[in-house]
Amino acid sequence: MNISKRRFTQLAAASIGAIAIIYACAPRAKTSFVTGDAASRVYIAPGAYDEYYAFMSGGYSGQVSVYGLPSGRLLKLIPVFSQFAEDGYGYNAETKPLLETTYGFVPWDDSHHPELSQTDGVPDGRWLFINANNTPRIARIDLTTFETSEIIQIPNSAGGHASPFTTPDTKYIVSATRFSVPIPNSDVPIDSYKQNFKGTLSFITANDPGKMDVAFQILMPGYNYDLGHAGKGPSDGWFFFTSYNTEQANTKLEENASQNDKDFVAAVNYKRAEECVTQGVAKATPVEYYHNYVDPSSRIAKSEKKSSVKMIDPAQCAGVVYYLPTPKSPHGVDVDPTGEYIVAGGKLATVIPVHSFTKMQKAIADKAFDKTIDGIPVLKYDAVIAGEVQKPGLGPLHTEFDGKGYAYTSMFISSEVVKWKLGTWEVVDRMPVYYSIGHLMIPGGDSKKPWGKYLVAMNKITKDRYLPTGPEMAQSAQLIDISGDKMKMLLDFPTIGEPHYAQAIPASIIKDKSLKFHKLAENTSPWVTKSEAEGGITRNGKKVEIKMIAIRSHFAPDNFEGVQVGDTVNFHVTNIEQDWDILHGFAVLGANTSEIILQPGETRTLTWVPKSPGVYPFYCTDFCSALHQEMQGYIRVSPAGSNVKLIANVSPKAQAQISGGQAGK
Ligand code: K7E
Ligand code: CUA
Repeated sequence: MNISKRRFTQLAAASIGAIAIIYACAPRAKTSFVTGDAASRVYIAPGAYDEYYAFMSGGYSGQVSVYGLPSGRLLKLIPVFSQFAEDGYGYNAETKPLLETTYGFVPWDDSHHPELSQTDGVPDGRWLFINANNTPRIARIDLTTFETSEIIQIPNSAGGHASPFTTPDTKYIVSATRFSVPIPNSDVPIDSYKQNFKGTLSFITANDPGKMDVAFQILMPGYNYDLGHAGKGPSDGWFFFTSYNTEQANTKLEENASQNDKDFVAAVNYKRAEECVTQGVAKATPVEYYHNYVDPSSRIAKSEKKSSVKMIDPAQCAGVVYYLPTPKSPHGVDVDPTGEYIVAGGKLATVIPVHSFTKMQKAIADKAFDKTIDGIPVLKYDAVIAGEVQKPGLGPLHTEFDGKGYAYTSMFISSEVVKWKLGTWEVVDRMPVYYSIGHLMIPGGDSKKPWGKYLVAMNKITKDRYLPTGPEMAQSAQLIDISGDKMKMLLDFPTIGEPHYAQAIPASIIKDKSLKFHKLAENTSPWVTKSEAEGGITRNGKKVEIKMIAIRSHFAPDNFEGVQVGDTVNFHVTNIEQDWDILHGFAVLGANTSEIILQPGETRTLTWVPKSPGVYPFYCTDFCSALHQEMQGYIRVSPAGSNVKLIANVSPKAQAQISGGQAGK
């Protein structure tokens, strides 16, 4: 959701009727929709695997959480846009560059939409992308490691919400600015909104890991751009974005942006945009943004600053964008598996409008235009609408598809999932959800080939569903069986942060590609230590570099002397294990940062600035072996200017291997 829950509810109530308030949050009979065999349908016996991986956005936690379906078991948290003390992501030297932006180091964000890469319109399990809403960015998560491997900042944008939806071939993922701003951003009066504020739609190349870039941007009227989805099949080559605030209000949007009966879906012909780029119509526009990516062999992230994007003005590139009038302040826009129907979720609309791609093409050919806005023709509503779902419920937001001819739409205000038939537009089933649903998700449900067995409802308000945990309750997901004619409620499970959206994929597509460890022989970190004999301590001015290994059940070297107050000490620790799931950790007394967690075969760096003389222990933080509690060492800190010699304590065996015989060379 883009609007606070309460205000949204009030607004909708004002627009649609007071009944909305009652629907939104009133607890109902809680178990009446659960069928008798629900428990066995979601039970995964100890040691058995779930059928699907579900990737849920962490919302304002900035992360992604990975669940198994149908069990609802939490498998992993993947840190993306926020620092994560549990493994040192965004704290250690290797990963910090991922969070660099033109605003400096940004260690938090609000993520909304996980999106799996696709091949021929079907999720392929290579990568998961996710957007940052606040400081617009897109991250790539590699699904062999379940780690963030790349983050690109989106320039000329101020709210990366309609993102990072993919084209069927993952050539592009997109980002549209939710907030219009002056472009380039500049110091102007806010009430000059109508003259000075613009939107942008960005197309980012995505198929080449480590090489994401902004291919081009399209300069749009100053509306709010909300969500998007690519065409597929016949509509392949097009992208659809919702917009609201076509009133161009800059204050009290709750009221002032809810005036127009219809806002727009922007239909973008991105093949046409490519032509305009090739023909030199796109203007090279100076603007700075960061591209950060992890080098796979050193596992060290690098930042590069870019300085220009290609900007397309639709008035100069005829046929690149058309507006489809759409009631009323639309939120979601979803394209059915055949690629013919474009379904918009009008938050305040009393119907669910469905546009026809075939009719849209005809309307364009016939020039069935109402008017033109900044070079963008507005097509006639009647010329593009395929149908409207009547009386669907209150507050339609998002729609997914089961691949069997049905669509499922979330109803925020009336707290329900509504199933309806494509083509006849009749509602065939309803399922109450608890409470105030945002997105819903069917594995592959926005693709050409949905796996239409389960649906997950992601609800904003939990209230009485779980044991009370004070004023703030976890948000809640609900698993619904959609394999039959009627939906069946199977399971509630709490989520991490606010999972606006999620995607899921059969486990079989991913699980066998999972990496088990990093090959030590291929570790190219400049700070790698492959054996105890390579470890040691060196001084470079006030910087002290320590290289050490971690292996069951010791660090080596494990005692260090010669450090002085005023030094900055970098502990470069390499886990030399070559075995699946054997981790070590490292923490030192008084460190002003998180621990580091070391995957097998990798090198991580913890930076420590001792403040006073003494002897400080360090230890392994991950219970790795029977002698884990023995996995420790000491570092001695002397006053500045002391003549204590730099010493790293190594075993006689390692000592013998060290040429020249001096530890800590
Ligand atoms: Cu509807 Cu950000 Cu996709 Cu939340 S958004 S619900
Ligand atoms: Cu290594 Cu505990």
